[in-house]
Amino acid sequence: MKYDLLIKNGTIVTAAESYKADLAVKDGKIVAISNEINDEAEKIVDAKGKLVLPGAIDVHTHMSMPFGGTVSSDSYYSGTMGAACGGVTTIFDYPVQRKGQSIMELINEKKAMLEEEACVDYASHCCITNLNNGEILDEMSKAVEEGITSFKAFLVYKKEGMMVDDATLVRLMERARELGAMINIHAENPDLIDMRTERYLAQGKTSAWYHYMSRPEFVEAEADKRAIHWAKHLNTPLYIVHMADKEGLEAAIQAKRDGADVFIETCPQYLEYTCEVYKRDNGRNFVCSPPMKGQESQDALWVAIKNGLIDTVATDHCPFQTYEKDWGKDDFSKIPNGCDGVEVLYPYMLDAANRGKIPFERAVELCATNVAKIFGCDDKGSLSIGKDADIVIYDKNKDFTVTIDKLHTNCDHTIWEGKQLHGYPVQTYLRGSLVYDNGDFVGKAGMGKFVKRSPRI
Ligand code: DUC
Ligand code: ZN
Ligand code: ZN
Repeated sequence: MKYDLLIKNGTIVTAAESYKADLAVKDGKIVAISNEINDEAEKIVDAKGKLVLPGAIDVHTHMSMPFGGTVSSDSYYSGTMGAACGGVTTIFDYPVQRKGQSIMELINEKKAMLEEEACVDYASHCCITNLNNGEILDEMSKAVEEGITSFKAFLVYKKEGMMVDDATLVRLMERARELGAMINIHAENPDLIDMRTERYLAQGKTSAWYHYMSRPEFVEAEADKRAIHWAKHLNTPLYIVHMADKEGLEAAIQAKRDGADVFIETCPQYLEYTCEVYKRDNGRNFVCSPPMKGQESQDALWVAIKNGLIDTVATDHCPFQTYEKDWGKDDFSKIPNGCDGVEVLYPYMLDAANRGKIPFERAVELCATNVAKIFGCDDKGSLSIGKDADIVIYDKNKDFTVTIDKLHTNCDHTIWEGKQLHGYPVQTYLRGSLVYDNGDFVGKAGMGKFVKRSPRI
């Protein structure tokens, strides 16, 4: 057989092991992995001295999202271009249901944009904000048939009309269990946040620091525990997004130990920064929800990463321009919530591996393999025969300092400015096609395909 692509002499990294081998691709799929492959190929890449990794799956992004009185700065085009350049070959977006909107309408609205703009593959978790008198519960089966097998519920953003109450949450969870679907939860307590926000503003405490103070550790932990409580007693799977606090993390780990199907996601920003960033002059740029927490929480997250108790790392990518962040100069509650991350996710976790903090296999597991398993992406997440040829070639010796001009985001700043990374991706392949080559995006808008997912069994 003449292959389309042959990657020779690299070290293949999976979630389980690393080994030297050649890897061959035909029609977008991995078709051979062996000690030595010498058959003909359209294109041969010498990966000697390099790691060959599965493309990452950023399972948590908000591109072109209407939020905080504006729209997040990255379009599906710029956001997925950044993804490709950071070794991410699939993104999961979070379209949010408007009042009265059906799930299929929501999905179709986004579909047109994604088909035209996406440079990497994509899937969606649908954010349900209301049940439309129960219609949504019926419609969920149609969504699952279409390959959309996860739904998000916000326990926050009450005033913004995005929050669901406990009864709605429980009905969603019960329905998800019937359908083999997953409920993803943003866990923070809205009443506490609103009460504390009003109190600080009334006291003239208006800086970004009070964003953190209005929603500190225990505000997140209460909601984590409430969601875990329902999941345990209803025997439904639960995926907690952007876990940032130690107490909630410990509750989720305990639930896992008790046999509950609780999955935990955290984000690079919680692993890198603490709430101290909100004291900086540009603290507004770091405002996201949940906010970065104290050192104890960060330490606990790293311990859980090392012990394999956190399942995934994803970004919650949702940047806003400086002028938009500045709306909250004199009132932290007016700062649009969200930070960038999609281009830095994989390099950041691989840097941690390169510096010996975690094994490379763990970085692959957290950013690719576990995501594919948890969310039913049968063709993704691993370098093995039959999977999509989503491949990253990584140079352990290439140093990279993050600056906004090197990233591909539409946003005018990055929270990762100045971060020094030891090791960096040199090439990214999407289903066998080169999309990133040594600093340059070489893919095209519209290359990305919808990832149809399998329900959980
Ligand atoms: N949190 C953010 O910081 N941004 C987008 C949505 C969210 O929940
Ligand atoms: Zn969220
Ligand atoms: Zn989010």
